[in-house]
Amino acid sequence: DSIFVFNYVFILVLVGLLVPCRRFPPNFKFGASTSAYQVEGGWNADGKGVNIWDRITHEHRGLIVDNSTGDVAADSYHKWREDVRIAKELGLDFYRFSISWVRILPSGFTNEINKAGVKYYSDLIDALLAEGIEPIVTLYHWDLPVRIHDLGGWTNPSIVDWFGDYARVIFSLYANRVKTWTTINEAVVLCDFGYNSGIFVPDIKEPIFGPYLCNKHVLLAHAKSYRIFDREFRHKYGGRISISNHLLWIEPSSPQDVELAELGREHLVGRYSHAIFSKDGGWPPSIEKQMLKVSLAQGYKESRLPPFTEEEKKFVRGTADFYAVNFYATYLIRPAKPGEDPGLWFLTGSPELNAVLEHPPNVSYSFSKLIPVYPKALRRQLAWLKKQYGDINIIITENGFSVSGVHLEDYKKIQFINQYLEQVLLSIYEDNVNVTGYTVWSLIDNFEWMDGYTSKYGLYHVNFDDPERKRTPRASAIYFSCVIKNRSLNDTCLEKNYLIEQSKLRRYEL
Ligand SMILES: *[C@@H]1O[C@H](CO)[C@@H](O)[C@H](O)[C@H]1NC(C)=O
Ligand SMILES: *[C@@H]1O[C@H](CO)[C@@H](O)[C@H](O)[C@H]1NC(C)=O
Ligand SMILES: *[C@@H]1O[C@H](CO)[C@@H](O)[C@H](O)[C@H]1NC(C)=O
Ligand SMILES: *[C@@H]1O[C@H](CO)[C@@H](O)[C@H](O)[C@H]1NC(C)=O
Ligand SMILES: CC(=O)N[C@H]1CO[C@H](CO)[C@@H](O)[C@@H]1O
Repeated sequence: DSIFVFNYVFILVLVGLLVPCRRFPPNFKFGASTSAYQVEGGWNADGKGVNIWDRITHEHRGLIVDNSTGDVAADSYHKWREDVRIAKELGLDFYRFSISWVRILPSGFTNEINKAGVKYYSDLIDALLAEGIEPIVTLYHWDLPVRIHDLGGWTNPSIVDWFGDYARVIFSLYANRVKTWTTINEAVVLCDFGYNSGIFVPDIKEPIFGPYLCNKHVLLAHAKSYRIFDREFRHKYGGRISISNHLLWIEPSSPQDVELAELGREHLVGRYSHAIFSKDGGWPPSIEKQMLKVSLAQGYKESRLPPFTEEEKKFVRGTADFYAVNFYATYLIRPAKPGEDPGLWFLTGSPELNAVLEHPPNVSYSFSKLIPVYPKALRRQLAWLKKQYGDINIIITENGFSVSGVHLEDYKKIQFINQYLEQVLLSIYEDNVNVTGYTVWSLIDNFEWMDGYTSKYGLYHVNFDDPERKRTPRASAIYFSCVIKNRSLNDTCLEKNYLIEQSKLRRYEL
């Protein structure tokens, strides 16, 4: 008998060890995200100024695949009550949106404040709070005022003060109600992808100095707004603030490429994190060394990576209360073969590292071929952040999967979210990484930058042919609300029958 009991207990313990916990910790929060230019529309409504996306899309030079614009987009400028309603229907703990700089400051500068713009975000924030949904606000999601763009944008050091001035206005308007902030969204995309490719804002191809000047000024501008928040607002209102970084996980292509992969991560993630999150501040030392070597070999007399003064290092170091992760893709890295052109960093490889990037073999993709389904990369990325920067609190501020067409039965997206959430749980319970939030990109279909309206990330479909811009839940919306309700990865939430039944309860056909 006792042997039987012993075995029984043994098996229970074993099962306990083998079956990963499916339940999220009590402090874990779920949300969904959008950004101003992608959903608002109202591009010239009520005194809004012009930003670089307004300009670039109006010029129709074939940068946007369907030559579309965000002039109306999902019309959230007028339909924001619908967005709040569906955020509530989903059961979201928070809704992450961004503020359009020129909707508040039409010229980009503080000489004029647009009352209608102020009221728009104020009403949105109040409506969310009334439904018990926390607003998480991004100050800058790529929609630079044209006047600041024309003055050199992120390559002009004056942008540090201009961004600080803008941030102070926003904090003074909303910090009494908004308690979680991110300053700049995915700087690696605007600096590296932007200046390297020339096919994205700022619509300038200058891969030699552009990405690095932009990189440094983004870090300083972020730090400036953090310092302003810290000195002038935090004591009155509390709150936390960080920067949302796009982390594309880099793995070695073969065991010989382990060191190169680490250099790749420092080039991609470290350049936007080390200055803020490391003990020493400044650029990652390995990148500083590499950039100096490459620059001298190219005939420049100093590194193309602009140095930080000691004062600047101190100014930037420690300017984040948590780490905000936008996570989508994975690359394998290998050295370029003799004579092989590594192409451009963030697209195909890196001239600076003389390395080539490839997606992992044998993976499936979302509609956007930029996103291979490779869930275990997320756990590795989170573990890497902890190893590099210590036991910092992490919030995943974006993760998502695109489909095309109406596609209400988006079961592949459900699998995607479920698999990535499994990795989040492993991070929390196996690796003791302090992840406390997960955000789906996106709440609703929107203007997906160069993909125009062809790439659809929404939990809710938006009918862009309908003047009302009707929002309809996809299966993924029902799945996500089920997970949120259960606070766990309950397999019932994945079942087709359950999803179809629920869609009928909501009076539409999946
Ligand atoms: C978009 O505009 C460009 C430039 O005018 C044109 O060459 C291209 O055919 C257009 N594409 C579509 C899908 O309309
Ligand atoms: C990838 O798939 C191909 C064809 O299905 C197969 O031959 C190959 O072995 C796979 N490679 C890996 C790394 O799994
Ligand atoms: C995780 O971070 C949150 C927010 O900073 C903090 O309240 C919590 O105590 C941390 N949890 C652990 C296990 O360190
Ligand atoms: C999963 O859903 C079922 C069916 O409603 C419920 O009985 C069960 O408690 C849920 N499991 C967890 C772990 O929440
Ligand atoms: C506790 C809880 O919220 N349970 C829910 C889990 O999800 C199922 C659907 O799969 C609901 O029916 C339960 O009420």
